[in-house]
Amino acid sequence: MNAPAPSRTASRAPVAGALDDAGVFWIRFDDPERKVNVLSTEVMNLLSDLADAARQAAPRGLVFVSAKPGVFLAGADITLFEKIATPEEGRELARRGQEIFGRFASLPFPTAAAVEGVCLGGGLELALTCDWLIAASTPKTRLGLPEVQLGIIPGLGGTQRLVPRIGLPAALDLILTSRTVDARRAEKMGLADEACPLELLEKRAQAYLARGKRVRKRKWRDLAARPPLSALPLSLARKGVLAKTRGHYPAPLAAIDAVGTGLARGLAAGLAREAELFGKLAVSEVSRQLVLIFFLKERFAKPPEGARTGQAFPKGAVVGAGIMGGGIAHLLASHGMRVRLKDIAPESLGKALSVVRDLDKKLARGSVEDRLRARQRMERILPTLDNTGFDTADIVIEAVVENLGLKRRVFAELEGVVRQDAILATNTSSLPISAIASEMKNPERSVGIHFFNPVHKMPLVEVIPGEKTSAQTTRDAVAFVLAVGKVPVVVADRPGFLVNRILLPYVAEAIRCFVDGAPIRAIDAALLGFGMPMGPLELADTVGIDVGAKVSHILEEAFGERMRAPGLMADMEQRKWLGAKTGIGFYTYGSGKEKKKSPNAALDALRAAPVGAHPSGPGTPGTEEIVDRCILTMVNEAARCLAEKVVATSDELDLAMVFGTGFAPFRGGLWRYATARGLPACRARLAELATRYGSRFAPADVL
Ligand code: 3H9
Repeated sequence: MNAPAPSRTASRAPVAGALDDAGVFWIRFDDPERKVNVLSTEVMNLLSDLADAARQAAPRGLVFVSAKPGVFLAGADITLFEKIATPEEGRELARRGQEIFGRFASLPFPTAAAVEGVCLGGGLELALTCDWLIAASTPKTRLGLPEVQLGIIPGLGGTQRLVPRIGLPAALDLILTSRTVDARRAEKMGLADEACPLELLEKRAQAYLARGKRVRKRKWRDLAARPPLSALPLSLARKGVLAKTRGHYPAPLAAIDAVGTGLARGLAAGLAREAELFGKLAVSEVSRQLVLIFFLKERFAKPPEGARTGQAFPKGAVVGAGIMGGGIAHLLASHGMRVRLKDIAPESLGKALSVVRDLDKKLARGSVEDRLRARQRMERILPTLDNTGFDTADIVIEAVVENLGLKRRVFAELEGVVRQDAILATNTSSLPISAIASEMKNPERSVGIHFFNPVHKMPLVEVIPGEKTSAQTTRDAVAFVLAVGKVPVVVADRPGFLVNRILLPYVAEAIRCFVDGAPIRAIDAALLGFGMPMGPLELADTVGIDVGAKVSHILEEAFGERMRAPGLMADMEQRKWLGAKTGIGFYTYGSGKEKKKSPNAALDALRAAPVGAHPSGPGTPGTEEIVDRCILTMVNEAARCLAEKVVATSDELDLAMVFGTGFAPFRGGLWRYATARGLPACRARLAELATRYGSRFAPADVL
């Protein structure tokens, strides 16, 4: 063994290299001090030594491999980024890494990456320096370049070495969407040379070494990556990014720039541009906020101490086969759980199962594996009209209509059927958990688990302990939510819980801006411009005007006038202008596949007449006024929620707003936005709005 001497003791080094008897130089990652392997400063130093050691050893080939199951390399150490003080420092960090990776790329013997587990960011960039990439088809294997999600770009050659491997359009897609692919997909798109069973991984990698250095065959698709032809896909990508990000996220544009530079001026110039742009972005405010959100999510992605483990929920049951019930059953089955789906109406069950099937079709990319997974998922959902199978469920989620009496009855009935230690959860969005559990013998096992619609898309789930819910049930509910891949935030059993309580007055304020004369498109454009993922009036249409009015009513009862729904909503309800579901709301919706929408011009007449029906504000609000009215309404309510301990910390509030509403992630969340603007400044502006529009803007005491 000619293993080079690493800086720690050999057994503790996070990466080590050794020449085996067959003449293959193995570089093995396995950081004993971390859950995942990352490219830390220490690892980069070791890799630098290993590049030289490998060259000196003159083996017949080199293989990168990881001894950590489920993780090849999770990329650069993200904690290093906050230490980068200037763009120049960032550029140098990338340049040094590129230089080390370059030494692997130029080794005179064949190299291979034998990938099992996550291979992300710098991890994939290292694998791309190799002649061959073999990926094990295990569930954990995912390959991708998620850097733009952190507000940066791949800085270790990813913008340069991916295009020759998979072609320009596919490379742009991977880099710009941060999408990751599994081993089979990687093989199909040419990113991996082969997807193989884990047991064969190292053998197959060695077999590829026997093929020698990679000789690139020219392909038709290479033409698209050659200037001047490459100009078209690059400019289309730029346009697509601008339309999607409205200029808030500089990283995707920078990535296109780096890719374009490499195509036009060659690898060396491309790498230099990549490093320069990486440096600039690494110190940008957007990246700082996105990195904060990443660590915030990671921090709360741990099951609380003493909670059941994720595997403790093999069986579940859902009561109520509506849109939410069907969506929840689909989610549970997607995470390997066997699910009983109960409804009293056979036709509802039939409808829910076809919704699940449609969802599968939408999510599947058409591969054999996708179809197989969908079939297995369907087989795990067992419809029932009675309580058959409920006695073995680990968790039962009630998702019947929002009627307190009915929910109470369901809970009381379930209690007599389910196991002693089963969790009884309600998916209510507006009723008190304590009231739903009030007729239970053992209310300590009841809890609110509030999913958002559509379940498969919305990452946030509110976990709501009622008055009598035990701490253990809350912990287990959090562990369950994590086990089904969602982001849990524990909130208090107060009307509207957290997210709806903040979101409803925001949407209502947008409607008031319309009543006060602002055009529909201008209102939605103003908030999209701020960074919200959807305009508030389109959101009102998506949720349903009737649903919004009902929740506003509940909130008004609890919190008074500031939550009152604008009178226009009642007018719209009367006319059945309920939004997307009736084809007309603030917008009218085309029936074609595109569902093209245009503002509902007939609403203008409603706002102008009858005179005095709608309180009109002093003049038509402009963009800044619209944004402040809507966003500061949220800030004000968030302040009250923090003061009332609806949510324990402002970090959890930010997490909930980003993952529950899509609140501009580049702003780091609602509370971070408020504190960056300055709480005294928010207060002053709210006071000003209160004098113009009324007491609903009166700043919360805590501000
Ligand atoms: C990059 O590569 C830039 C380069 O192009 C250019 C450079 C010049 N760094 O949650 P888990 C931590 S950018 C530091 O159980 P899982 C994580 O915080 C990087 N720490 O794992 C957590 O710590 P803790 C591109 C990291 O199975 C623990 O490890 N890469 C990193 O749920 C994970 O434990 C990415 O964006 C990192 N890179 O998920 C990948 N990765 O226990 C980011 C993880 O103290 N990482 N940690 O809270 C992930 O997406 C997930 O963590 C991963 C594992 C899927 C890998």
